[in-house]
Amino acid sequence: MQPLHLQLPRLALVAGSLALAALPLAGCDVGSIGGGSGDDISTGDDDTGGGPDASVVDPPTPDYRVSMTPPTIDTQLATEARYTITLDSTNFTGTVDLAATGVPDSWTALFSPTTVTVPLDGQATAELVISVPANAEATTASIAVAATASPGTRSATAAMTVTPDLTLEWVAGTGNGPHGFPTNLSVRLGTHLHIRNGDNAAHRVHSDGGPGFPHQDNDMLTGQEYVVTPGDVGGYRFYCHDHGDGTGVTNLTVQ
Ligand SMILES: [Cu+2]
Repeated sequence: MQPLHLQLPRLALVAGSLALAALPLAGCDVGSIGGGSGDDISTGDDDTGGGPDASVVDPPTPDYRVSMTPPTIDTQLATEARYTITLDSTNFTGTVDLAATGVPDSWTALFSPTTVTVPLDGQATAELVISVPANAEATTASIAVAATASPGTRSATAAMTVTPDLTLEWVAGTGNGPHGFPTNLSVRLGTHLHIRNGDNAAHRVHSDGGPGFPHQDNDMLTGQEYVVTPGDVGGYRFYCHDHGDGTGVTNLTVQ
């Protein structure tokens, strides 16, 4: 198959010139010229006088490759990361099963779909979604995707870094309505909590207190954030000072 494929550009050129020259010839179309034996119109530079079958070789061994993008994702707690898994076939078609290793126990990995059908000499993709809960481990992981199919197992890796940061945002339009933060929130000791004002209205963080989590002194304008790092395990309680505990209280547990 491979030598024939390599000749295609030349065939197309020759066929094109013949098509111009052959305009007066009824019934002489490009397809019939191109479909003939390569020897008929070959320039001969890769055929040193062999018979008509000299260019015929066995097809390549069925195989496939797997790749993973992007190579690196940097994110924080309570987020999802998405990788695209791409499978490229060489003379292979069939199903490929996907599995991930290297994912920390406190993160979850989900393929969509888990089994991919790869077309002959074509390409198929799947998505790998890594979910990182608020109370997950913040670390750097080397995530490997193992693809298993009849030609064997192929693998690809990518890096993922989760920093010990968690962002809660009062979104645009919050005003004096429900402020939308979780009622209960658990994080690990050492987490930096970013409370961000994405609203046009001013907001301020009320804290009942606790090490590393003081009440905020001033209102925050749009785009500002208040960063606290609770200094000990235990319970904390906060809500919006400007709009009151009726707009939503968060009970924070630091473990
Ligand atoms: Cu508020």
